[in-house]
Amino acid sequence: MKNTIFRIRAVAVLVAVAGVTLSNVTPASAAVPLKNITHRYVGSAVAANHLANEADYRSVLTREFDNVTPENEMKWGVVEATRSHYDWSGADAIVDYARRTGKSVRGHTLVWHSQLPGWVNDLEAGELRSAVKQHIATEMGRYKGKIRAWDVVNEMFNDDGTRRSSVFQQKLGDRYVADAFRWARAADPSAKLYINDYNTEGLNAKSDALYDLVRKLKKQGVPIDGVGFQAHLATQYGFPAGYQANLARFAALGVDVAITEADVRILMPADAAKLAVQANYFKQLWDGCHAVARCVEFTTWGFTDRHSWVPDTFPSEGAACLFDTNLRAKPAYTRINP
Ligand code: G2I
Repeated sequence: MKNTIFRIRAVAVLVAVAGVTLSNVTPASAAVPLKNITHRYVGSAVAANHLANEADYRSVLTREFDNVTPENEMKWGVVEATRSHYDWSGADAIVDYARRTGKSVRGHTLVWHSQLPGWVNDLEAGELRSAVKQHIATEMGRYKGKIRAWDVVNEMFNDDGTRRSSVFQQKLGDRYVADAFRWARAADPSAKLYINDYNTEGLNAKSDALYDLVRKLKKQGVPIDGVGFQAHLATQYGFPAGYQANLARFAALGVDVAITEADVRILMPADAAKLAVQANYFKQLWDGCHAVARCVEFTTWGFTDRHSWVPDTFPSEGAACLFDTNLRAKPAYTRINP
């Protein structure tokens, strides 16, 4: 858990109690950045190009968050689109930004069926196994000591709890997961190693399967440190049932848990009522994490509606973030940080 907390709010309250008006101390709303109201890491996915080109984006990110997760820059398809030809430019830029601003980094992601370079799909089993091992060693090695936590295996389950039939599952079989974690530990012993997935926030068939797997991996001594719950929610589908109990049962296995990609999309157009439901969902996500001692991080998948994956994937949905397109705090933000 992060250890440097500057609790401006506590100071402000003391000053108020002493009879000085708060307005003399802090501007009215959101005077205290999100990262300063919690002992959890508070993060956002970031894109290197926005970081380089948009000063207002960079400034809100720097002010509000103390963890960054590269949205695409560390994915295999980006860093090694052509075999043995690496492009670390985006990943390096984000890691440098984090170092300069004192933020932690969540590495995302090493073994994932999506955004894979074409050449990986064409390898036969033996070659694929060495390529995965080398990919993990090369990427984690490059950033050794600079990444707090890595999403080692991402989205390996189907919603019914069966294993996704990825190229890894098909060619390497069940053992690819344990192998990946062992290779990852060897590559950077200081990084926390996570399995990460979506639709696993509540109690359901998929989270049961994930729970079962993590329990078995721990029992076998496989080096897994945490479970990431992406939390891509949508107001029209309801809040995941049993969310807090679910986080708690994973924590009881002896792993950290983290909210890694939170957003709450809305059927467009957004209106006050929908934004209020969204605020309620964000608040429940936040509170559930804070109710579980081993929930160490609350990261959102982008922080501004100016840039979000949602409309590209769900054309009639959007407005999923804590800040609007002009970087004004939305009701969801003020609900978490009144
Ligand atoms: O789909 C949302 C997230 C689900 N969990 C894993 C995350 O890694 C995933 O992130 C999204 C990014 O937000 C998108 O930005 O992953 C997508 C790819 O599966 C990303 O989309 C890709 C587009 O598919 C590419 O066409 C585009 O060139 O983003 C690329 C960079 O803008």
